[in-house]
Amino acid sequence: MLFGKKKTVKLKIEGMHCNHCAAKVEAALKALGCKAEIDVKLGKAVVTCPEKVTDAELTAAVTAAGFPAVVA
Ligand SMILES: [Cu+2]
Repeated sequence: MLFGKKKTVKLKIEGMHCNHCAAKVEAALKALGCKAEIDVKLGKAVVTCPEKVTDAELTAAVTAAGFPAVVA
């Protein structure tokens, strides 16, 4: 299942101020097996992750890291 289907999800993320914040968000997403391109200024991220990861899991993980997130 390592190479299962991927999906792309856009997130809107509040509270990011610098690259350190982005790194925390990235780490939270990486723990779910996702890759993220994060735009700190715009408060957005484009996340590529396994299809089995639900949108709710994504937003919950980022929110738990301290940055309230919703699917954009
Ligand atoms: Cu920061």
